[in-house]
Amino acid sequence: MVQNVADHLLRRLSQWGVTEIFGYPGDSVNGLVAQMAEVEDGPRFIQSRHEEMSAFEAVGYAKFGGRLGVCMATGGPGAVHLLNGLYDAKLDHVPVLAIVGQASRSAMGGAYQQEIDLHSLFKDVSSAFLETVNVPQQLPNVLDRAVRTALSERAPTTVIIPADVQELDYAPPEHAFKHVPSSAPDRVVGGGTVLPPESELDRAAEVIDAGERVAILVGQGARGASEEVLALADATGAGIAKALLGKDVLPDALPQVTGSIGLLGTKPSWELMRDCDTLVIVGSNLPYSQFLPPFGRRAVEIDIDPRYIGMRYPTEVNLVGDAAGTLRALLERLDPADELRKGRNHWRATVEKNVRRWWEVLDAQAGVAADPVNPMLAVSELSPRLPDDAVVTADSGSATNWYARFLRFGEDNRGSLSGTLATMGCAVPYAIGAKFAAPTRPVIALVGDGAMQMNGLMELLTARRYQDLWDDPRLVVCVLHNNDLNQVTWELRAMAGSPKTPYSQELPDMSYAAFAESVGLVGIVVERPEEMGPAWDRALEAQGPVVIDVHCDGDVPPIPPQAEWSQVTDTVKSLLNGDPDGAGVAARGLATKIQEFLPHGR
Ligand SMILES: Cc1ncc(C[n+]2csc(CCOP(=O)(O)OP(=O)(O)O)c2C)c(N)n1
Ligand SMILES: [Mg+2]
Repeated sequence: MVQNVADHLLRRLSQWGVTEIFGYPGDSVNGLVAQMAEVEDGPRFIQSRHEEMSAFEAVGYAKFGGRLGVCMATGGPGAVHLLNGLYDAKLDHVPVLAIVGQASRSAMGGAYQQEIDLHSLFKDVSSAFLETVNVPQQLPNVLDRAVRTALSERAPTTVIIPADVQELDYAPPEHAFKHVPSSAPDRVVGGGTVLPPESELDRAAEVIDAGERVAILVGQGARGASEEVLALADATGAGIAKALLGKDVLPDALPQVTGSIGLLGTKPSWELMRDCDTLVIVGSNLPYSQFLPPFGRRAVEIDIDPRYIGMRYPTEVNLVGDAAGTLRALLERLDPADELRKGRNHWRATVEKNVRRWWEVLDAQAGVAADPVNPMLAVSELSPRLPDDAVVTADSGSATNWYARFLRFGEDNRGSLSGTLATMGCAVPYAIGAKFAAPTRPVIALVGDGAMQMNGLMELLTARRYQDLWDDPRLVVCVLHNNDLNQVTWELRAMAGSPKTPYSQELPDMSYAAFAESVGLVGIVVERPEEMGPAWDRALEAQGPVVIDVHCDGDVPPIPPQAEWSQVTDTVKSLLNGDPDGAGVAARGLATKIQEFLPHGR
């Protein structure tokens, strides 16, 4: 039987190890969709409710599976819908391939039904690689390059295939003028040990050797190098702060790990950066330089990608290399002067003391009475119950704060969110992508009610449909139900100095638990603080997807780690003037902040 283009494409993707395509059908991908039924052991089609969800599912799959995520959409509206998810991949450096249909070649340029200029549409998001397959002989080269580029540059790439081309007989490229061959898929693209020049390693070792108060910042680029990061911290007496995307690089129980950094970060991370004399950045592109040490401290950075190095802090030495290999090479060279040892011990003890104290403050903050449930409690009650191998996703919103600060990861936990695009609506589709990437792990999504209304509710149907494919049945969606676009309400209050504007911030009320039940999932309502822990217990014992609908207090402020007492009291005073929730905010704001000043012996 003669293979057609669609058939060849699906088999080639299989050779690349692709087992799932997250997609939505439509006119211009009919050839591909129909062929999926014919290719035995080929990729299976995972249908979402919206192409943006398919793209997020591919991103979640790639983030948690450590491999290529593939999404598919019809040209025109389907292609437009993919964009936000693909931008999420671009900004967080995730390998995702989008396969998109287009009007048949005979209609192209004819202002045809659903015909839009896909090259213009994808030009920016898919700047790493974007190509249309016009004739069958082009296919292997275009597809393989799209995959290799996505994997090696950790970026979204796009292959456009006009509808009629999908159904043509496949013909391979020939050994001929104007034909371009391609070699067979090789699963290993990028990775491996990449080391900076010896001279730069020597210079970096000198900088670190001279430091008495060393701080390390890790990001997602440090994943797979946790042992080496810890060895560096032990060798130098350093504390370690984690960027949001690197939250799962090191467990939170370690005494020298100060937790998240940034506006959503912790106080010990803030203190670590403020007081260090030397900074080592490993695989992080944290954009908020104001949370790094004041300029003028000595600094070394390690990153695999020279395009993103030295751009957040005026670093003295930039080491382009993979994190684990470069750190090992660096560790061999370290030899600090003896007289530093005492200072380093003192520094380490200070870091550990700050960390211990901070966890006590967080416990006390989560215990502050709220009306009805303190959202911090939702996450702090999860920490002790978090299964060792759980994957956690968090949406953009106040959930991001509580995920960043209150969730305590162990050694094997994985977690992620839309770190750089910070888009709403990713947590549920990420969780679904995670279930396909790691079907044996329980997955938990922390989601605001706005994000749930935007995307999450409809994707519960996708979860219901596919739950039987997952070895571990647990998928828990925890909705922070505050009837408010709370994170932005706080931005308005804190940054714009404006009171809450109900017309833009309040959400239409509904029951998320009842919705879950109505589509055949388990729904649990939490209306009192003492119900929170048992709700997690029940959800984590369930045999299928569960929605926990937590009635949260929107007046609990996500106070940034560096906020001084006077700033908090000033904000509270100004809020009492004209904010509809001013009194509640004032009470909860002061009660939360005051926990930092109270003794909390444990
Ligand atoms: C697609 C998108 N639209 C708007 C925003 C701006 N934004 C960030 S957080 C947020 C509020 C989220 O509200 P909700 O999901 O209810 O979570 P909450 O903060 O209330 O816990 C908004 C509107 C965004 N990040 N992404
Ligand atoms: Mg909300």
